[in-house]
Amino acid sequence: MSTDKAARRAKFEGVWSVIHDELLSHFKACGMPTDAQDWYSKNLQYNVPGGKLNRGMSVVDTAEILKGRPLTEEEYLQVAVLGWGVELFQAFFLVSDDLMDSSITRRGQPCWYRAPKVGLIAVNDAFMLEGAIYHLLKRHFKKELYYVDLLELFHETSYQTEIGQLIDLITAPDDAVDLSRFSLQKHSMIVVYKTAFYSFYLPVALAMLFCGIPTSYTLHNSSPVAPYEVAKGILIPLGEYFQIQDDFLDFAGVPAQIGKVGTDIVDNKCSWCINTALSLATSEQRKILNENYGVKPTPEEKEISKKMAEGKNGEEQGYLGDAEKRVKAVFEEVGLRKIYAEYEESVYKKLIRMIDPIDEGTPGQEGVLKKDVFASFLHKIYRRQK
Ligand code: GPP
Ligand code: MG
Ligand code: MG
Ligand code: MG
Repeated sequence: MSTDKAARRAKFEGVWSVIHDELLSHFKACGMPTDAQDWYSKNLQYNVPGGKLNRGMSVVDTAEILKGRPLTEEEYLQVAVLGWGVELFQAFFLVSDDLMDSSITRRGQPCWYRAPKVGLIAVNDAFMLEGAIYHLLKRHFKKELYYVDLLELFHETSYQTEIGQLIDLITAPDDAVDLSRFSLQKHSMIVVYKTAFYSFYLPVALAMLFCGIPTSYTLHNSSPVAPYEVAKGILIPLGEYFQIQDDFLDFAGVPAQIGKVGTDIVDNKCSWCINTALSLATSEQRKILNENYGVKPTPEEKEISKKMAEGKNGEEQGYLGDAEKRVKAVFEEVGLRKIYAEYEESVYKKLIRMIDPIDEGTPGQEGVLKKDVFASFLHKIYRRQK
């Protein structure tokens, strides 16, 4: 990590302790008992700050690009609350998603529901992570003209993500593997809804609201499309690319690096990998996929997998059951790694071509989009390994 990047991250992380303390003070002021205070604090610390922080920091980065100058301390603090709002949103989804996907590790530690004494209390903990967002928005933004726009944006994005999660889950039933129901088109719909809106459109749209870019635009010649629509037109394909990376890393990523053990094959997920492999497989390979995809590990295999995930010295490793091994062997045989590398290069070029014609207004003009908003986001994820 460059020193500049490390310093930006440290600055953003510094705001987390302010937010954490603010949430805890309010909780204490409501007269909550000390064991509940400890629980809530642990929920926040375990689930919110330990990720890559790409989404949260993108809110701050985008605001700075749109303003075209460094933010004042006051502006920084306010926009960082939006950034941490996105990270709380992400934590709310991940805690829930790990339960639904029966995942084992997340960010190099056991998933929250698997932490001692947590179990299904994780459901309520997830709700509280979400509730914290609206509490913070009220405290820091109620006086702003765009307060209702912020609320609507978070609410709309929750709904979109939940719709995507529904399709993801019902396309992957536990007991009925039927690969003929999968398609890349279905995959695209799932990932746009479950990932792209909240991970890509939300952070940029929040920064646009903060910077005063108007939501209702009077159409004029130089900008025939409203800026939020222009942003969405690029950020949704960018988010689709990001989730395809997530799907690929679920198969090819090293758990010690991605911080989680892949579950898509065992969970019967309609992922980019299975759809692409199906399009390339011979009839023998298809037979192997049909017989082994979505097959749950035996209780013995599951036990070893959990033990290994806990690992020595906190170093988690993956463990594959026999069915999963056979599926992965077919993925290798059809050349999935090469197809992915080709996909990545072509989607990168396509996105650059989409960013290029954006109208940036005149130099120094405020309240208009800047190409760098999208280019910097693209460069954060291009060829990512985790
Ligand atoms: C990523 O799917 C999608 C989400 C985390 C959204 C979850 C939405 C909810 C409404 C709970 P994934 O399962 O591929 O992510 P990961 O690989 O990180 O488990
Ligand atoms: Mg999932
Ligand atoms: Mg998951
Ligand atoms: Mg995944």
